[in-house]
Amino acid sequence: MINKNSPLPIYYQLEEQIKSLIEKGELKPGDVIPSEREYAEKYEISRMTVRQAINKLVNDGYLYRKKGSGTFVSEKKIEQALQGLTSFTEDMKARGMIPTSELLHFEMIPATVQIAKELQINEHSPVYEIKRIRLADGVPMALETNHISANLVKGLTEEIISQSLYQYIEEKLKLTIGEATQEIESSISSLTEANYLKVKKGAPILLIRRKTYLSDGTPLEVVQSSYRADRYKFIINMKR
Ligand code: 16G
Repeated sequence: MINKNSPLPIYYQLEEQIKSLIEKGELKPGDVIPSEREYAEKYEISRMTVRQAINKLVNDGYLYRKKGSGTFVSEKKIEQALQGLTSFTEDMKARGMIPTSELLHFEMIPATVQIAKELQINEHSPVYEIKRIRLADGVPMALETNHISANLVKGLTEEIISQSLYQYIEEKLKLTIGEATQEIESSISSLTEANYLKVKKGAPILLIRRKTYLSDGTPLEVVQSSYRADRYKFIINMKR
């Protein structure tokens, strides 16, 4: 299965081979993969080469290492289509997963110059600052910080934001959420983010900024989220 005469590097061939076993389901989430030594002996290649392939798959989130017990196949990444404007709660429910939130911070603060500009409100107007860990089936997926004008979204409580913000806005306040713009950037987790997301410091994350508007064009929220890049993948459908 490894062709030493191929112009493709050996580590790359091994990497593709393991990846294809995972994609075909022959290696399942939680399965342990053979050791470096086993691969090296089987294909008569160096352990360094095997390590290079495995490191790449670990970095790309296909595999993870557990000290003292080996290298395992990761859970499949959550695929999030960037089509409709949905909430975290809706996204997880649509996948049959249970969304929960851990509330880290909830406070009414005077808008800073930057937030006021983004929400098109006066400086020092009251805004809610909300920081939540968003979990799916109990596993932390993202760390999210929202800023919302308190004059627009009235009556927020800890109980409401421990559930769904969008549901409250639409069903209780009867406001119509219209559209959003979203930016996605790659980054690595800080120590704080790593602790909340239960990953290692420096683990890859996807930094997302969303600005959402009501259907009449009023800015509704400015949100910054750090998503675990080992668990999340965003998909865009393009038509020509
Ligand atoms: C998503 C949105 C966030 C929104 C939240 C509402 C992204 C990047 N962000 O997490 O902007 O505030 O959903 O969720 O998708 P909720 O209704 O479950 O509280």
